[in-house]
Amino acid sequence: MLPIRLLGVSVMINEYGNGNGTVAPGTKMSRNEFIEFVIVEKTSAAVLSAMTFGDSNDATSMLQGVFSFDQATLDSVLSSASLTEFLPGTIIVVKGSSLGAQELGYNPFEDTADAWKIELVAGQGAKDHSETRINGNITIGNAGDVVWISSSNPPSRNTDTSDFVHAIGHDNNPGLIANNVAAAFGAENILRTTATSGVSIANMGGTTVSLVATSTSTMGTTNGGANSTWLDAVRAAAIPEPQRALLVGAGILFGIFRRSRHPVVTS
Ligand SMILES: [Ca+2]
Ligand SMILES: [Ca+2]
Repeated sequence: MLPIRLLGVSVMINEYGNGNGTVAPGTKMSRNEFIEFVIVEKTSAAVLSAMTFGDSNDATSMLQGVFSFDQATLDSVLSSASLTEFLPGTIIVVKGSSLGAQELGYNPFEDTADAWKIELVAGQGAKDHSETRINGNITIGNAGDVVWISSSNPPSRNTDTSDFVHAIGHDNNPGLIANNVAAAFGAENILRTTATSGVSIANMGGTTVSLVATSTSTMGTTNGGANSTWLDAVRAAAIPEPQRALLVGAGILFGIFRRSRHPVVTS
């Protein structure tokens, strides 16, 4: 397989969480499931909102739910951060309505855990696509599922994987969609397993995917191990050198200030 960068992939699926599949009214997504995307190349709100993403049926033989990002929401996130594009290393979560409110704070120039991620709630910052030729709910299946993102708006039919930008999935007995994903992105993109409620499928690798099924989900943060090492490096490279030096300098000054205000008392 070619490295993802050479394939021109701008967004990858980093993790998805399987819940109980109960869909909140008007949202077309399970209340307690999530999809975690990572931005691999600088990507604007317009480009992201021209893509579609979704899941497959449990048999991984047909596309099921089709969503798109709400451009106005993404524009407001970027505007608040004084940026025109999401930087490589950014995490975008799309989650069901029971997994907390939207989190739209985004500032990669801050040195905080949440600086690099936003969380969108189904039906708000990410919505069912208006086209109805593929018209299911996003619900992660125990037997199998494929979670995908496509440059088609939307795919032309429920077996169309031709414009997939990236996809990962799980299935002991892969159907057409899972087999097409394995052929396009590598067999490692389909984990041969079932997944009970509460299990997440997570990439523990980088651009070469290495999937695990885990009961420890990391919605909104890097997945640990090589995945964290990779995304930490991607983020460091995405921040221009002057800002990085300023960040380090500010951190040192802040540390001195804290120490002078709060001297350590020893007895
Ligand atoms: Ca599904
Ligand atoms: Ca994660």
